[in-house]
Amino acid sequence: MQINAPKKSDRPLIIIASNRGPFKFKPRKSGGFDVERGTGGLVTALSALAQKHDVLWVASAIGKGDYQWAKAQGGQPTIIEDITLSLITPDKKRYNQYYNDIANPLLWFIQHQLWNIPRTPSITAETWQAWEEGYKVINWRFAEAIAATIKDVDRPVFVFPQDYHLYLLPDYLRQMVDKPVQIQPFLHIPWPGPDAWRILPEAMREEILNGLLQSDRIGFQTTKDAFNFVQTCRFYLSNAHSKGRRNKIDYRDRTVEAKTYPISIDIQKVEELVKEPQTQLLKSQLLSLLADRKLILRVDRVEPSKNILRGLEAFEIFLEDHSEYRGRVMMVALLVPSRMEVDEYQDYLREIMAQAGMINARYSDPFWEPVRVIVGDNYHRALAAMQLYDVLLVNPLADGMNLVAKEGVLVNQKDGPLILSEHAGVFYEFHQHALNVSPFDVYGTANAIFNALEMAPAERRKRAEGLLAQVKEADVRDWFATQVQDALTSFTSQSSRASTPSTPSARQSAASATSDGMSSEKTPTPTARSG
Ligand code: ADQ
Repeated sequence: MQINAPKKSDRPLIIIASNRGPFKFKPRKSGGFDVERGTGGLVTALSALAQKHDVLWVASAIGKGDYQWAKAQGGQPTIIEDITLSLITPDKKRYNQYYNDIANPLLWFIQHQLWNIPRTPSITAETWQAWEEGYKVINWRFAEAIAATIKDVDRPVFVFPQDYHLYLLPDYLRQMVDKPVQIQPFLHIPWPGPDAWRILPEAMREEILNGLLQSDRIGFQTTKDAFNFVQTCRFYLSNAHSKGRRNKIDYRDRTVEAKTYPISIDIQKVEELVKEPQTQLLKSQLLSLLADRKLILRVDRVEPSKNILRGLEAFEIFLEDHSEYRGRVMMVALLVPSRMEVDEYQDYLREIMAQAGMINARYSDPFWEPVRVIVGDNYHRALAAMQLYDVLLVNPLADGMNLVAKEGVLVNQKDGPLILSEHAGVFYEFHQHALNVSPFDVYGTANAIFNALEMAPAERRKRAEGLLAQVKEADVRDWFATQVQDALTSFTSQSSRASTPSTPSARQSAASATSDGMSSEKTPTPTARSG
């Protein structure tokens, strides 16, 4: 293993597994590759962590450049900047089945409960095929890549699979590796209660739950998600027991903890970006657009779960009910296009533009346009606008956390109140200081807009300070460091218990599971389940 660390050590080797990796590769005409570093919270958290730990990141090649880079490395983990990276290179058809047939349209929708039940979803022969040949195979490939890497490693290994793409990975990895690896997935999106999971056929549901329950501990954004997971396991798995606990499941020979690690932002990075000239320039452009009007801001991916249409509807009700505010406020929606290859997402953007157009047609005057929708991915502009808002609207139907709320609170310079959906994960940290709404209640949201604009300066200040204190309490480094610490504590106590050896369970050895290297495309045959 080409990792910047010894194979034998007391220091843990930390393995992150995620669908998307921290870098994007583009081949240069002159040879070699341009490396673009991702900007997401996880990448940043890890960059900080990589300075303290030995980190291997296993991800899937996504674009053509990634495949070429992986080939150029001969499939071997390679150090890029401070992270050792290993890319699996799945067959495109299988990747498409895993990502575009199962992970996004099925699992993500179940977990956000965004169904139009009389019509969708239909689980067809193609879905079953995608499950068997796509989702299971790609999870198996991830497990193989990790197993091959840690085969000769004689040190503690902690594996952190990320999100709904890799639910089967813990089980597959346990089948391949017969050493005490700590496996600790983290789920970025909500985990709904048992009812939502009835949409999945029993076999898929059980494989997912069984897959996750081969972990040592599962990380969730909120205690509600963790509790829902415990309930789902109890409801659907006859041999899963919580014994009255809300955060632990006994399943077969292990006790699995469902623990809350609310994700946060990289405070230092955001504060640096705010100071950059590009952000300052965009801020002055926005100031001239606004003139002396109040800014009601939203910043989202174009995503039905973000509830952008109801946000516009609420703004329209507000304008209708409070004519005194016409000409004095502006709603700016900064929207990043997302999954534009999917028809429903294209339609959603079209509906947003049409609804904004209708509001403008109805209320604008020669000097005032009530709504401005700006479509594009510009983080500097988002941070510029967040400094200026008088009201921030975060009204998702379902959201694991919602980092926009945390970023806004950190950088806003106007003590702007936050209107917050009770279905965003961040609600559990912010509800004492936010104006809380049901995302379905457009009338209540319109009133919240009015109340936010009318709020006395002292109360605005008090709420803004309360929110800021919450954000400053923990940044994204703490989020990851706590997970590593928990893995370390479990590892240490398991190692001391293991001084009395027990009979190892019948598992395939790493050698047999990976005998055909990292290029197998076979359908995995997980061990038989007792149900
Ligand atoms: P997302 O839903 O993508 O992912 P979210 O928390 O909404 O994550 O954060 C999106 C990020 O993109 C923020 O940093 C935001 O500033 C940025 N962004 C959004 N719109 C933008 C725009 N128009 N221009 C520029 N930047 C923009 C998932 C879950 C979330 C969870 C995160 C992290 O769905 O609930 O918070 O992971 O765990």
